[in-house]
Amino acid sequence: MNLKELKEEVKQALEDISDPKYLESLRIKYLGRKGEVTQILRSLSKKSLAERKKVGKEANQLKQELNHLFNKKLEELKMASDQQVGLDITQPGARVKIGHLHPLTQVENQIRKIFQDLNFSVLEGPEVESSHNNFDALNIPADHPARDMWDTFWLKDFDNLLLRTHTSPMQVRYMRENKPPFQIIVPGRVFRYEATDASHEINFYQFEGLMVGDDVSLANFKYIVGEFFKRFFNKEVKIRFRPSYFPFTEPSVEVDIQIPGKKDWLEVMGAGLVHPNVLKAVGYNPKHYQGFAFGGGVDRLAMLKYGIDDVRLFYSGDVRFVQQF
Ligand code: YSA
Repeated sequence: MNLKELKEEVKQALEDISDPKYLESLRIKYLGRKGEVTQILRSLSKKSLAERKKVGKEANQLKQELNHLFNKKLEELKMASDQQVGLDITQPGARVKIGHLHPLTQVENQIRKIFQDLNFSVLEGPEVESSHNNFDALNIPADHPARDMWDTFWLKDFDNLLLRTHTSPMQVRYMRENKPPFQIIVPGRVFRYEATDASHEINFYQFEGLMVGDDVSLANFKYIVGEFFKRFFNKEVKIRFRPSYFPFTEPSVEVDIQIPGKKDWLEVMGAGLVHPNVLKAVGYNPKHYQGFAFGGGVDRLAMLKYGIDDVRLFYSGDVRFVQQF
């Protein structure tokens, strides 16, 4: 092969190259110690003086030219790869992160499902309530000391409007519009003007239950609540009623549960038979109808279920926390 042909061959090879690794091996092939151009220059010693002069000059020129071409190509390849930084289309795609439901929503959904399976209807009510529905119609008149049980956020500039302190006002709203028999639950957000600690937030979630009919008793409640906790924790849970006081129930109880393997009893909801004054306030005849009502804390159940020791974590907005559920 003469020098001209060699030059054409190298030019062609350079044109086809896109990877700097191959560029280097090509350089070695032609310009390396045993490369083709180097061989030609070495072989000159065996040639005549006239030939040596002629071919030697041309071969040295070619060597310089090729060096230049290789350097130029290397620059081009570098520039092309810089432009592509971060755009390697052969990489597998980055996984798209999708969110999931907040643990409190998950627990609330589970509560809804269990009660629906027990033939309860699920309803929601407004977070801004009248003091009538939140207190008066629930047998808690304005001067009644029991109002202290619910520290209240009142709405500025609106007489008698407040952020509901419990889901119980939905008992009043529902009973005013519907006739027994029925059974409902009302999950929802409630607000209290309280100091926060590991088990108290200023806003949290409750679920209210109400079942009214001709002869609904605490025995019915005992069955429903037992079924609920068994299904919620997926195991047999011990339940105990402790005498208590709520203005809107008579008798009133606190419901405590004991989870298998745990020693402590935990208070999880308030309940009782609907007070005759509440039935009267919504236009029912207490001699014809009776029922039970209860109110539980969604947050507290979620804490028990997942072993969380501070209710404030639910509202911290810390994704490291919520991602665990
Ligand atoms: C009682 C009788 C009925 O016939 C119907 C409902 C009730 C419950 C009543 N309305 C009530 O609000 N009772 S309560 O003040 O004791 O709250 C009920 C549940 O809400 C508690 O058992 C607890 O689980 C939760 N809770 C109360 N204050 C809380 C809280 N959870 C988080 N933070 C707070 N600050």
